[in-house]
Amino acid sequence: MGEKENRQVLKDTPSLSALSPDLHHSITLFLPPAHSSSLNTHFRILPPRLRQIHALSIQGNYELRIDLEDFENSTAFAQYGVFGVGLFSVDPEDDGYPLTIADYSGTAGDSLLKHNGMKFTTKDKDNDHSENNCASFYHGAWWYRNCHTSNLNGQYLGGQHTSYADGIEWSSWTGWQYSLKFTEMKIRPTREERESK
Ligand SMILES: [Ca+2]
Repeated sequence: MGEKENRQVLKDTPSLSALSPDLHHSITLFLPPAHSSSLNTHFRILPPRLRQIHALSIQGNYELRIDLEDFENSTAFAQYGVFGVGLFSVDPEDDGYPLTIADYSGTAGDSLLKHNGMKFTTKDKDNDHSENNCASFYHGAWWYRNCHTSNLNGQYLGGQHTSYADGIEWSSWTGWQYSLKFTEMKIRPTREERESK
């Protein structure tokens, strides 16, 4: 796969953590070295970063890989051959940074395809299909529908919890009452594109 050598994992910036419960949950750029020189940031999936994820994802065809780990040190992943944010938006911010996602493979099960086409909802910007604000209700920020099958910006609740769906959930792997220890979202150009360069 050559993934290890292509992987660019850079230090996070603590100041970006304000809206996220801890530093274990992030989007990491996952690009060939040729792409990495002009891109020096470890992305997190927060509203200020959506603009940058959008700017990157419109440059070509990207795939997404999500790695997950529970508190028994079990790991699983979900990969999506198609990923983009605001791909068809004239004004992506005004449009709510809608998610384009397709083509699942992996071991964690799919917990994201139902979010395809959804806009990003935060506690102060309700773009979801619920009569409530899903971000407030589930203590996260995500491409909520009504409301979610995954909540990777949820609260860091440390494994099993009695509250419902408000932790760092990936429902197809650990249900709606298990807040994961570690998650990471990475994007990179699709293989066809890499090979043509
Ligand atoms: Ca709503």
